[in-house]
Amino acid sequence: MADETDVREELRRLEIETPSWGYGNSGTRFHVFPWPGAARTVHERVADAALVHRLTGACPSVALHNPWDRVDDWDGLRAFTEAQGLRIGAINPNLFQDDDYRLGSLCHPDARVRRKALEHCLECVEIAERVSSTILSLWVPDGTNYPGQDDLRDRFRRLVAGLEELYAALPDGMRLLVEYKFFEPAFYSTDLPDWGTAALVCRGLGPQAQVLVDTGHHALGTNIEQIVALLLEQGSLGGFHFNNRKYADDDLIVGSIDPFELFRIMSEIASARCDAATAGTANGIAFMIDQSHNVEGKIDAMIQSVVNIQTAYAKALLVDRAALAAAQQAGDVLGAHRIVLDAYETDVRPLLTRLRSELGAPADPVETYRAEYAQPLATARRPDAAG
Ligand code: RM4
Ligand code: MN
Ligand code: MN
Repeated sequence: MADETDVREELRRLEIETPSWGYGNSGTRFHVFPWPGAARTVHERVADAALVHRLTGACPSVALHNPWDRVDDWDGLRAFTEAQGLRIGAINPNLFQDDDYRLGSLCHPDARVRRKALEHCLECVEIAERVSSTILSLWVPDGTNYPGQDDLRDRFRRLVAGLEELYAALPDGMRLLVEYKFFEPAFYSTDLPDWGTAALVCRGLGPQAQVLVDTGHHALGTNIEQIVALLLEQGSLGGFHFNNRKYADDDLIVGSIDPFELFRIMSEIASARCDAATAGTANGIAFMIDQSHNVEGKIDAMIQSVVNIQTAYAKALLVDRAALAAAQQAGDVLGAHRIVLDAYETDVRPLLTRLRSELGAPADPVETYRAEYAQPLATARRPDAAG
């Protein structure tokens, strides 16, 4: 087993970005249930992200979404964010909520709509520069619903042409993270359906483009950790949108349905960090949460997700890599498997409690939130409360 002090040192470096959109009320197409105290404005969303950082010591940045978080005064929002002890992380364009996008955005058959989508992305690059963000996180929701609806190769060409123009506008040091998703909102074909297509596109664009793995965007049974391993090997893994699911893009809290899968993913990252060939890519991974909380408390859910990521990573770091390599080399199938399971079955809660005290965070951030913050927030943000 790896040394606990080394594990804690590594965990202290793990930064998890939380999304502004996880703090407001959200729902399904059936209903949005309001949550008492849920953030109502971008400033409240940023304040909640700052609270999660104070309670965990591990979430120093917040991802913003344009236009959901749009403000006239980006400098002011940046100053507000920094005054809260936070920085602005990835900027997320929105290519799915405009009537013009019925047939797509960057892949739309009409050049006018493609141009509009591209201009929106270019504006997001400017916003990112303005707030000193180094990541543009792009999900292209385009696709078709019926065979024959559009020409699949043409759509791909339009996609690449648009992304090339976007890539050319990236300043030095800014990365374009390309997210894929196999279906929804389109139900027949999706223009960026999988990691292979995303990697192909990124490779064509250049080193500032990398793949973003949203854990909820795969067919059931997909071996996500193998995708992670291969993207690391290729230098193409740029970041994650962590969440969990049982069926499709459920956006449940990280590690709630399949904590072992989360461990396996984090284990590939821990392993790649020990390998000189992949350490650079692994160290550059942007760990972001992308969740939508429908029936649960927002801040509560976010903290639990952060804790679950830390738990999985702690266990991944405990894997005895030298013993594992020896067992693999010897062809000891189940011996190797037992080494991995041994780490997974370790109770890392005491380790994480020590980590939190080193980070200046409460021993149980969920309990502290529930006891000290939930009610005052609900009172302050009652619809009839002043200001
Ligand atoms: C998508 C994808 C994007 C997110 C939108 C709201 O499924 O995960 O990252 O911004 O949902
Ligand atoms: Mn996502
Ligand atoms: Mn999603």
